[in-house]
Amino acid sequence: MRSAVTISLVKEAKGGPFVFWDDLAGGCRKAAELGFDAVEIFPPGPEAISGDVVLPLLKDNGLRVAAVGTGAGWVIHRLTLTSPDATIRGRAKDFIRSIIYAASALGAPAIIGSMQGRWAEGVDCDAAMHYLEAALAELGDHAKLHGVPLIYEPLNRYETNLINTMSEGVALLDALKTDNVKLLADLFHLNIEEADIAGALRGAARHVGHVHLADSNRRPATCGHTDFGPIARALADVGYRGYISAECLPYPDSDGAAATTIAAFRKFFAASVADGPH
Ligand code: LER
Ligand code: MN
Repeated sequence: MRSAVTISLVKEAKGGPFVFWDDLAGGCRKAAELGFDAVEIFPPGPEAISGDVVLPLLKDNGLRVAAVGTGAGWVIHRLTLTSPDATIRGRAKDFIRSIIYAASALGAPAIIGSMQGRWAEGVDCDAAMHYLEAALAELGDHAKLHGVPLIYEPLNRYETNLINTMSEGVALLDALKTDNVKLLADLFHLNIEEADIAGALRGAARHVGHVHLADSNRRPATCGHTDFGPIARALADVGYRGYISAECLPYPDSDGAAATTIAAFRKFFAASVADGPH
């Protein structure tokens, strides 16, 4: 498993669960100093992650890009894949395609989290699920053309009413016409929705392609009451080889959150090995 830390470049997302803010070069330098393998970037749009800007930073700091978030499409432009308005759904897909394209040039997948939206007045549950499935299938195949997976993130009930758990995510992915969409297991959302986080990860193992690391209160890992031992063991047992990416509040500040996170990563995840029958 490899470590990553988030850098948000979206000023409208202030207060959100990102470790470093506003300064891509500074965030990369600090990530490298602490020994992270990669950064996960939350950009306002594709131009903020152009190869001209990002590739030299990766080279200078010995980093990779773990993933790129698409949430600015919602936070800045109020676009979702399940809007009742076909024009907005179309613009949401365009925005995500533009991020897939820019991220793929960095060797990274795009994440669909808040861009999934929710069902509400004007779009019932069945219609919203249909829009979501169709969009994920289309965008998943689009990502495949660019040689990267597409990462889909179940969110807790306060952020979406579509897919909240790992098992619901598995059912959704199994129903898609593409095999190029992977699940994001965000340990903060799982803490709210799952009865057994480690069990949920074992059950979804073949689909899990990315992990967001945060504690129960969305502070850095070890600043809440989540028990990371069984979670790390489950991921090791199922042979998870992807990123453990810190998407958590900058508590007590960005530098402190990053330092606490890398220590937790080393304690629980870096050394985790399968230790017996599954
Ligand atoms: C995005 O990765 C996420 O987890 C959302 O909760 C952001 O608000
Ligand atoms: Mn997340």
